[in-house]
Amino acid sequence: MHLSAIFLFVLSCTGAIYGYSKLRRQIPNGYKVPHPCTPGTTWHAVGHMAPEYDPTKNAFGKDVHEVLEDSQLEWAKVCSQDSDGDGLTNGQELGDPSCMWKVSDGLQGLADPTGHPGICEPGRKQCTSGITFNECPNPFASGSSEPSISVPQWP
Ligand SMILES: [Ca+2]
Repeated sequence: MHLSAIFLFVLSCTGAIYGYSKLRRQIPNGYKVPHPCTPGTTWHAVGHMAPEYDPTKNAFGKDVHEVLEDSQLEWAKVCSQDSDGDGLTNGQELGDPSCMWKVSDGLQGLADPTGHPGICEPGRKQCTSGITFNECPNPFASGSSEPSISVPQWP
């Protein structure tokens, strides 16, 4: 009984990770989304709340799953959205500002990604989704137009 529960848990994790891996190649620069708090590292589970995998979807992951059909993503349906509410479209953040990219293009025609489409980077001036990074939070993540994190003032 105990071993079968472990087996089912491992199987469900494997299926979930396979699912996000399959979706990564259906978004531009899906294998190059930067982790904004740790320069030089990649956020692998782009639609989830943790870089390696977390079952909770971030704002981008939720938008993607709303338009999925048979596990296939039509990128144009989410490209012009601003899932995390940071003022940049998903296409702008993932290096496809004109929303022209197709899976068959690979990396051709793409700019480097400028941010994460589902979680607000700390440098953005708005974050209406309220979803921010724990390690480097966005001060506007409260949804307010004023920063919610105070910066120490030096005399
Ligand atoms: Ca955005």
